[in-house]
Amino acid sequence: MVLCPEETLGKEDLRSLQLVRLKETLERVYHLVPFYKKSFDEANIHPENIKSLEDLEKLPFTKKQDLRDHYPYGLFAVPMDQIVRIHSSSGTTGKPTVVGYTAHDMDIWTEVVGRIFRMGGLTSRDILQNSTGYGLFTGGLGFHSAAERMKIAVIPSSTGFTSRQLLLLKDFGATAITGTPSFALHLAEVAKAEGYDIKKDFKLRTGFFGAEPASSGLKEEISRVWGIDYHEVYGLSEIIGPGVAGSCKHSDWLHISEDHFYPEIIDPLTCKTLPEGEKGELVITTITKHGLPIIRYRTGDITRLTRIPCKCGRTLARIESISGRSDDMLVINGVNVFPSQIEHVLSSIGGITLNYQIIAKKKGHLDKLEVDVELDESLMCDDVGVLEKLKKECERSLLNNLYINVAIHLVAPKSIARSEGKAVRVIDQRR
Ligand code: DLL
Repeated sequence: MVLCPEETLGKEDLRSLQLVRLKETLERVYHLVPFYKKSFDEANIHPENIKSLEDLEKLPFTKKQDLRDHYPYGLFAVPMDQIVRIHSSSGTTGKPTVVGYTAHDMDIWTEVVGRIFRMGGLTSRDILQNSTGYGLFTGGLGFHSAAERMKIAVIPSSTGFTSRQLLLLKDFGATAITGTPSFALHLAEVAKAEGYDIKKDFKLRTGFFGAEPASSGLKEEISRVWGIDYHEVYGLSEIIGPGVAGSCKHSDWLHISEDHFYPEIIDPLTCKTLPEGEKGELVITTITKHGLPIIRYRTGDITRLTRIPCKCGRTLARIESISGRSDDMLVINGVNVFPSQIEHVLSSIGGITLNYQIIAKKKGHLDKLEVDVELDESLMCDDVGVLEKLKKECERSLLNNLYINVAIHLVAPKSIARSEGKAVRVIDQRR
C-alpha cells in the first residue's frame, strides 16, 4: 500500500504535474530570490521560456557554493516569519550551509519520509528507534517528524552511546530502526560482545539506513545479522534532508519522489544531460518547496536513473545506490567533510604547516579519520608536553568546527611525500 496517489501516477499524468509545479517554482524563485533573477537574466532565459520539462536543461545550475555565498538566508524565498525550522551543515571555510522550511515544506518532508516508512510496512503499531543524529543535521529530526506524523511511536535515541542504544532496543521493544549503515553493524557487533542474543532479545523487523554509501554486501550483512529488511534512504539537506529517495521491498534501487524533486543525470565534466540509464551526477530541482526552492542543484552524487516499472507498483523513477562523488567530499560516519574544511581549520593553528595528509580508515565497522600534519621547523622540539598540547588543540578545533573526531599525528617537517602534480591530500583506505 503506497502512502500517496502521486507514487503510482501514469507517466503522462506525472509529467504534467511536474511541469505545472516546475513552472510555478520558476515564477516563484525568479520574483522572490534575487540570486535566481540575476542568474536567469544572465543566461537570458526566463520562466515563460520553460515550456517543457526538457527545457529545464537551459537553466543554470545551483551549487553548494551559491548557498555559502548567500549565507545564511540569502536564497530563502519567503520572509523569516514563515520559516518554522532551520538546519545546517558545516561549511568549507567556516560558513555553514543553512536550509529553512516553511510549514508547507515540513508537510512535504514528513510525506516523503513517510513514503519510505510505508515501503518498510510501518504503521502506528510500530515503535521506531531513531538512532540517527539529532541537532542541526537533518537526519534525526527529519525521521522524527515523519514518524510522529504517521503516528509511529518514536524513540529519539540519536546516534552513539552504543550500550544504552542496545538497552533501549531490548527494553522498549523497537520494531524498526534508523541509522547509518556503519552504525548498524557496529551496534550488532557490540550486541554480540555484550552477550545479547540478537534474534531473541530484540523485536526489530525492519531498518532504514542512509546518509553514507553502503555496498550491497554491507546491506546484506546488516540484514542478516539483525534479521531485518534493509531499506536504503537517500537525501541531502539542500533538497530537504532524508527522504529524497528510498528503496522498497522489491529492488535495491531507490524510488525518488520526483513529484517533489525533479531529477536529471548529467556528465559532471561536460555538464550535458545524459540519457536514461547512463551513470553521471544527480542534479535535482525542487518543484514544490517554498522556503528554499532550489533549481538544478548539483548534488555531487554519482548514480543512474531508470523508469523501468518496479514490481511494487510505484511509477516513480528509481536511482541506483550512490556509487561515488564528483568532488572530493568524504562522508565520515554520515558526516560530510571536504578536505578544504580540514585545511581551513588547520590554517588557524600555529606551530604546524599546511603539508598534511588525510587518511580515512575503518575501525571495526565505523569510519575513522586521521590527519598527518607536518610540524613547522621553528617548532621542532622534543618536549612531549608541548607536542601533546598542540595535537589536542588541532583535534579540539576540528571537532568544534566540523563535528568530527579526527586523530592528529604530528610528523617531522618534510616527511610527507611531495607529489609533482596535484598533492595527494586524501588516502581513502575504506574500500
Ligand atoms: O545525509 C541526509 C540523510 C540523513 C540521508 C539520513 C539519509 C539518512 P547531508 O548531511 O546534507 O544530508 O548529506 C548529504 O550525504 O549528498 C550524499 O553524498 C550522502 N548520502 C546521503 N544519503 C546517502 C545514501 C543527509 N543513501 C550527502 N548513500 C549526499 C550514499 C548518501 N550517500
